[in-house]
Amino acid sequence: MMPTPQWARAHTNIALIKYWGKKDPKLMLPANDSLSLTLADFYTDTLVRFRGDCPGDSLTIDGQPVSAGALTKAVRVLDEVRRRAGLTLPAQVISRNHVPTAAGLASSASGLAALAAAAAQAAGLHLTEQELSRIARHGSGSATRSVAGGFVRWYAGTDDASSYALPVAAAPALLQDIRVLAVIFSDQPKAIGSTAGMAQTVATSSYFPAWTERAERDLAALLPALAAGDFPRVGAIAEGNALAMHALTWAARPPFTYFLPATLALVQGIQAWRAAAPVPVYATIDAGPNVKLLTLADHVAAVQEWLADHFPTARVVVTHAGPGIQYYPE
Ligand code: 2P0
Repeated sequence: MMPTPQWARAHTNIALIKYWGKKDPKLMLPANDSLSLTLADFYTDTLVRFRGDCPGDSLTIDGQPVSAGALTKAVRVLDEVRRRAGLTLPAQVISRNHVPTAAGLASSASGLAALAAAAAQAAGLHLTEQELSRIARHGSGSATRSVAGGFVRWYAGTDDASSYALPVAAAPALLQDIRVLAVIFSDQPKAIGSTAGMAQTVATSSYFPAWTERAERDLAALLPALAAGDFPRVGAIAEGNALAMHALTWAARPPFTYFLPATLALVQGIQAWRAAAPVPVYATIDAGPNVKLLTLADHVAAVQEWLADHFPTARVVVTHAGPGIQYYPE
């Protein structure tokens, strides 16, 4: 069958139970299961054309050719699609990010998930989200979870076939009402990228075995809280898990942190506010200084007001739960 050009859209995600460390870097198997929320307002659209008249794979993002490192991740995904489809043609990939750098959210999750979906469809493979998530995983770990919508669990697995993502059941009211406020202190690229940061952590942090155990227990507690729609419990577990992940980096050698002073000030500020006022708001932090606050729709205005009072220079972007992969013809 002739390959047909295909657009796919995938959304970014925010992890409530973090992925931090690989047990098999070659197969991209994570040390622990993780669980995220797919986000509505930040996504990547990607077009894949397999064609014989190109010298090799090419990738542009927003019209610009990408770095060698970014192309390597994309080629790992394309190779996986070609292997499954029995194709040898190079691919032309055109990607458009709707993840403003100002939002402080990584676009690699949405980008590599959109690539996996567009490439598989263009190659004539019609795969389930579960199968697509395996392909996306070869590009970037967090992309595994961006294939599906809502709350999504990435099963660490023990081999290529068993490491994939599936949606997680949650109370419909929680899925509808949960809000994420991205609070941006810096849009500078981080000094230590996620891949290198987690490798250093796995190799040297004496807390690493405790982390995988913590993450397992947090995930086991989060599942019933999601099903019951118990937002304060969900938020408390997510905040604790994020801070446990960041404790790992201080115990690495050499020690490092993604926090800026403002990151810690915001975490402490909302912990104190939460204790004083009945506002359900919780913090989570990825591999960077920016904070994502979790709350419910009814409390967004109060949280925005509190942020304007306490962190007047931070930029704030509000979003909610988003869908899984969507396709568009060229
Ligand atoms: C996560 N992060 O669960 C965690 C929390 C950042 C902090 O997944 O090496 O870009 O390509 O698999 O997926 C960011 O790491 O790293 C990440 P690779 P990735 O969302």
